[in-house]
Amino acid sequence: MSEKKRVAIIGSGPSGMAQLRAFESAERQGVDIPELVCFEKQSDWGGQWNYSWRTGLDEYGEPVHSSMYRNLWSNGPKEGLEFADYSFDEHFGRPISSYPPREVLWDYIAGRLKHSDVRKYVRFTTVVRLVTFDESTQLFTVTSEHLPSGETTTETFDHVVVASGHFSFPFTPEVPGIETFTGFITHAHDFRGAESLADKDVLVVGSSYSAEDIGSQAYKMGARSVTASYRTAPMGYAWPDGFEERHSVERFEGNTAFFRDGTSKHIDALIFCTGYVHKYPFLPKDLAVSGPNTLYPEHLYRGVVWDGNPALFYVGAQDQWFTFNMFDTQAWYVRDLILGRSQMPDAEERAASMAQWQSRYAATPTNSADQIRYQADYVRDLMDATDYPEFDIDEVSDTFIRWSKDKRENILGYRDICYRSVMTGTIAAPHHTPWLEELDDSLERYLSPGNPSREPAGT
Ligand code: FAD
Ligand code: NA7
Repeated sequence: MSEKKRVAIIGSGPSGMAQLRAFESAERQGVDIPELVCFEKQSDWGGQWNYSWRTGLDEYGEPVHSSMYRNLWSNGPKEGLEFADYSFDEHFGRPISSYPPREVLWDYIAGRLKHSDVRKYVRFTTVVRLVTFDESTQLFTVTSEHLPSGETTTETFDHVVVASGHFSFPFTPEVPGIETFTGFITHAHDFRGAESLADKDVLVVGSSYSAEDIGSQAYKMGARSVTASYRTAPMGYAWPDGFEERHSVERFEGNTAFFRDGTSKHIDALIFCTGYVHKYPFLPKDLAVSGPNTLYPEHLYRGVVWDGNPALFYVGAQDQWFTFNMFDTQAWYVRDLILGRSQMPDAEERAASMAQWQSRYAATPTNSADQIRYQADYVRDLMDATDYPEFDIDEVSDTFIRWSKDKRENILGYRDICYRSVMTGTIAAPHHTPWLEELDDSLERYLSPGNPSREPAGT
């Protein structure tokens, strides 16, 4: 390489960290890697997993990124997201349970990079304000702001990798009469804990992960009642007494919610679990992913190359069954395209590939097993294209499919079940306290001996 290429990575959440890891892995093989600059607006890495008590704007007036809450535990088995090059066993030195709390997963993600020096590439508390592309130089110009000092910097890059996540800008629908509601209202993005919902009548609007989990948290913390209102279809779990699902909330009159089925109910606390929008305020429209939260966003060849400008990449832009190991395969592939180890197909070939994956997606039944297998095939495609350590993706799919089934059987108990690691063969150890009884979500408590006599559930 005569003059080193320069690569900007926007965000150091799990996707940006995967990109750093991918380059580090090539460097360890003796490859001359480009100059990397990773911009991160928070003061630490980990993205969503880097919890903030703040909501709305942070201390610099920036929108708070993380949507996670104190009581959050993994909502899928850790055996589905395990890195192929860094196992849970390696990090914790012993088997742990299948559904760790947020802080434990944050520790794991950060642990993989602890013994590397990639942190030196990250400019923390530095937000990317604007990215433009100059056709004549074929370079991106990135303008960033160091938040504590307010200093702005403008520099050029050959490539930009967008790893800024897409679960941070909440979508909140209008509901007639909501302005007369005097109770507590928030969106899942700003929800930080369910303790204050004790003895309250709680309404969660939505029927996906956030509604399911925030509703369950409210129940766990002693809500008087939990109602989940769905737009398309109910979640359909065997909810305990005091937890019910009703069709769309159509209007409010004061603190009474009126539902499509003609029923009404008093509500004290309302949490919109109505999802997020793709928003990239630093990108011009012609470079920005938009549209619904889907397993195959439009205009992204192999889910990562921006078709309108193949020097621009996205990692982690799709809806996610697979997470950390999918981000890895994406990052490895993006790295190889940047290094020239993989050939960038021409526009025609990219279009044909996108059309094929899109039409297959359109034909995929909406049940979880088929959706999981679709994403597994997507991950396999990238894994086959790179030297990312191979793992048995079909077994991971089976774990996810079992997880969906286990949730159907016991929505408030599924987190006590143990699965087998595809990477190491280790069977997870049961957590010392059932999820429903555990009120301390800290890493310290999680790793403490607790009550080690519990027998494994499941396996
Ligand atoms: P993020 O984690 O969102 O990280 C993006 C990073 O980009 C952040 O650090 C942010 O500060 C930074 N950034 C954004 N804009 C800028 C900018 N302009 N300039 C500089 N930096 C910027 N996944 C699971 O596997 N298991 C779970 O249990 C699970 N639970 C979840 C619960 C919630 C409430 C949410 C919202 C998501 C959950 N996820 C879960 C999915 C989660 O999205 C992924 O695990 C993962 O965090 C995505 O990583 P990412 O790096 O793509 O995005
Ligand atoms: P999702 O998975 O995008 O789900 C959004 C939910 O919101 C879904 O049930 C939607 O219903 C519902 N929705 C959207 N718009 C409306 C309106 N207008 N009225 C009623 N309901 C609506 O977001 P989540 O927050 O659950 O999950 C995102 C990530 O965070 C995920 O990775 C988790 O791990 C945590 P629909 O089914 O479309 O009718």
